[in-house]
Amino acid sequence: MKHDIEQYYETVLGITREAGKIIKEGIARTKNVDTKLGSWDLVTQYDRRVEKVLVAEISKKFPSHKFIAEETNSEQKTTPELTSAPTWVIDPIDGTTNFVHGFHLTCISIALSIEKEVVIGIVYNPILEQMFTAIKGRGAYLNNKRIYTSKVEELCQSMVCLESSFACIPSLRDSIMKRTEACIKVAHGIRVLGSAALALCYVAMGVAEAYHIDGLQCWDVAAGALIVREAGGVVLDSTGGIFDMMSHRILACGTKTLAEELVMLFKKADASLITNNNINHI
Ligand code: 2AM
Ligand code: CA
Ligand code: CA
Ligand code: CA
Repeated sequence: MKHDIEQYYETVLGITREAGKIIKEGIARTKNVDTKLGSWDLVTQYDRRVEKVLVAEISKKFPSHKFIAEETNSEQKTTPELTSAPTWVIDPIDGTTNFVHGFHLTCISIALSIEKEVVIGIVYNPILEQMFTAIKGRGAYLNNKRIYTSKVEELCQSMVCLESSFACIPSLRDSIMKRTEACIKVAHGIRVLGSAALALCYVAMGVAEAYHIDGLQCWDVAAGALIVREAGGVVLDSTGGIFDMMSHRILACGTKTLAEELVMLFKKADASLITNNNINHI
């Protein structure tokens, strides 16, 4: 089947902009906050509403398209499965914790996968009115202006975006702490923005050199990863292999050289963990 990517893009761009109004209106209001996996894993009525609107509006225009969307998935407690069908991968509010606190780094992240390949990425922060977009093979944009990744090749000249939320999960905690410590010792600085999608876009626009966290879901990274690549950057599995958005591991960098340095650094950090654990068990 021939797909009109341009039409999909223009239509969903409009739907995303409209849905962004819900976030803009809601950010300063009182929210009903529920927790999911733990006290750090939040969801509000706005997350559910934005997702409902996005899915309903896109379904109206493209009835045969499928969806993988965070809140529906959480409710159904299913493991998301990507098929070859045209599938919109949706995070209705990325940066829910920021949104709950009224902190302005929050966005809608939406991507279209066809034949298991992401061909459209849209990340929209309605508070700052920043629309990041990419169509595969046609470059990355912020508010219709081309963006490019940083050309920095060394960690000692880099700003690295990481996450802290998964440090609440015991199986991930020690590795996150070690990898973060290793970055702090070498990089210009680290930043924890609270939105994976926006952090990826900041790598795409060259104001940060790298982004990394293990444990994310496909809706956190599908759009942002395409935007980074289309801006000239590199997206890898954090072990150095090929990136798979269903695998929960991501390293995005402005340059390949920096990505290689970070892969080595993470390997060393994890190895030191194993050594320490062994010592602790003697
Ligand atoms: P979310 O806001 O859509 O939940 C920082 O917390 C980043 O990690 C955000 O992009 C956040 O997405 C993502 N994240 C994914 N799973 C999370 C979880 N279980 N708890 C907190 N943040 C999570
Ligand atoms: Ca969430
Ligand atoms: Ca998210
Ligand atoms: Ca979310």
